[in-house]
Amino acid sequence: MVPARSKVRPRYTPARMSEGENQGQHPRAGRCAIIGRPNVGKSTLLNALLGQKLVIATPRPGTTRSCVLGVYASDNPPTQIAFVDTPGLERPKGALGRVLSDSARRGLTDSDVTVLLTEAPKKTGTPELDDKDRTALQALEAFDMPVILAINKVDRLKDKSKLLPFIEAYRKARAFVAVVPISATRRINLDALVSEIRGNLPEGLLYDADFLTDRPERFFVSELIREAAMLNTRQEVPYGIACELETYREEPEIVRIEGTLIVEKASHKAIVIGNQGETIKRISTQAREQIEALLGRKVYLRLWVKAVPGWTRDPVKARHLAIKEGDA
Ligand SMILES: Nc1nc2c(ncn2[C@@H]2O[C@H](COP(=O)(O)OP(=O)(O)OP(=O)(O)O)[C@@H](O)[C@H]2O)c(=O)[nH]1
Ligand SMILES: [Mg+2]
Repeated sequence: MVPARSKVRPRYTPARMSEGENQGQHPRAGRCAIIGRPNVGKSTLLNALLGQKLVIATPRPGTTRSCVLGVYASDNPPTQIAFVDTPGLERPKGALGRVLSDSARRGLTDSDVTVLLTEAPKKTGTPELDDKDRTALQALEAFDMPVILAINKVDRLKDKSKLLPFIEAYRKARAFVAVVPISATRRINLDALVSEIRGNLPEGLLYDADFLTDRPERFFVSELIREAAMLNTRQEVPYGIACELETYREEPEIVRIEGTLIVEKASHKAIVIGNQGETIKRISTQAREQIEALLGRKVYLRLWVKAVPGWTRDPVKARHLAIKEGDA
């Protein structure tokens, strides 16, 4: 099923080509989930592939909370890939962990091919796969589909031969249709990754040329507010932040947005507000700038902070606050 149309549009225009260039290249299109342990760069990779910032990414693990579709399109060769960014997979901790893990597994459904993303090991020596690597691999066991192993962050590895034992450890655990070392931030080898994905997609095209995502604008707006709050807090505070929008009104001159940042302890509320409100002011300014860039419009943003004690440990509240509009 083709998802509903969002007002968020691609900023890129797939390069048009002459008839001759396309000879022998049938169009290919399909769905490709990006899965993996937390913080390996899944969301950064999606943005890099799309050539624009769609989803939020931070140095804090547990940033992505629900699956988001982002459609990559190219005319040369004709390709449409509906990428699905997913929450990081690890053995669930608490109710929020369970919600994230269930959401990531749902993201795998109906994929034609999956990219299992991991990151280049920082330490040298023969790396063993750890618990988180194995959790991500296990999630794939229930699905019979081609899997590409992409090893991200190779930019921070001086000696690339250090990757070989790491790749071997993965290969022992599962068969992959390809193994591609990449860097999402430096855009290393992304064309090779796209080409491997394309090779595993069925023929045909699925989407209109300007179709980018299945999520409404206000989903991305609340995510940008949460991103600014996560970037301005530390330790266990970012993991317990959620954002709810109360007002989203498009006026002729301005988009008026009011929202609440939810934290899981009263002490976290004081941290998010900061001394004389300086942290919440910084969060608001950063979020407003990002939202204005997304919408291409002037934005008025007002934020409140509320503590909902223990929400990440309560299954009903965790589901309600983590899973957003448009989720299954
Ligand atoms: N050095 C380096 N850092 C990267 C690269 N790709 C991503 N990062 C960084 O890794 C961190 C995590 O990136 P995310 O894209 O949020 O990771 P994620 O896998 O989506 O994380 P979760 O949503 O928490 O599962 C950020 O600080 C990124 O800037 C890369 O190619 N090289
Ligand atoms: Mg992410």
